[in-house]
Order: sequence, then structure tokens, then C-alpha cells
Amino acid sequence: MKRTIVSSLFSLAAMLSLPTLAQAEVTVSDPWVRATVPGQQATGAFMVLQSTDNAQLLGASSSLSKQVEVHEMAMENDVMRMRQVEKIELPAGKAVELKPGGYHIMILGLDKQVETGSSVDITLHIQNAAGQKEEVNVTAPVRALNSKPGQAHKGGHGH
Ligand SMILES: [Cu+2]
Repeated sequence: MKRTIVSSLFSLAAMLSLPTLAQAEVTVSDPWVRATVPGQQATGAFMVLQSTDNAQLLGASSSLSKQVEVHEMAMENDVMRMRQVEKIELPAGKAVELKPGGYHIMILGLDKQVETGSSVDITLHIQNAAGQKEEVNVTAPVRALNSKPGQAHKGGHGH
């Protein structure tokens, strides 16, 4: 019994001293959200993520909707499809781009139009290599549908 208490005190001490060392610092650049047309219920958020240490993006949340998922777009039997992924790896020092046609954050269940000129708050849920969770807050400006070339994020999401 005594040993258990001592060892948990030790691990508590270790936990308290670790965060400054193990904290992965995640930098977010060029975040944006694709504007929607009236009635459209889903849109994508895009950005470039770079972490100082190995980390993972586990998910995201937004005040815009309770349904926010991490998606990947990839060719499957010659058809471009998107699917939900559990996480996106953020290798130390490597820029990971969330972009149309690739990884993106999907905001579903929209009940109002997301208009150009507004902005969307997004909280990224990050886990570092030590298993610690961190939140990174992002304010993403809304850009027009056709502001970026490439794969359009058209409806037909199947939800
Ligand atoms: Cu998607």
C-alpha cells in the first residue's frame, strides 16, 4: 500500500515537471473556411499546421456547429471520396497542409450560411507524443467558393 502511494507521488511529480519539456508547440498559418451558399449544410476548413515536436491532430470543434470532423480526400477506385479520419499525424518540424483535395476539417450540420468576410472560430484538439492534450484556437476568415483552384468541396457528403 505504502509503495503505491509513494510511486503515485513520484509520477505526479514527474507529470508536474514534464509539460514544459514535452509541450508540442503547434503553429497554424493561413487558416480559412470555404464560404457556403444558402442551404448548404457542410463546409471545409483549411490551414497549414506545424508542430515543434511529434504530435497528432485528433479533432476540432467550433461554435458554428457541434459536428466537426477531420476528413481526408483521396482517390478510391478512380473516384475522389472523402472520409473521416481518426487523426492527422504532425511530424516534428514538418508543415502539414490541410487543403481542398486533401486533409481538411469538415464542419457539418450548418444551420446558417457561412458568408465571405466573416470568420469562424476553430479549436484544434492536439495530442503530443507524451499523450498530453492541448487546444489551439484559430480564427479562420471565410473565403469565397472559388477563391482556391482544385477540388471543389461540393455537397453530396452522404451524412
Ligand atoms: Cu469532408
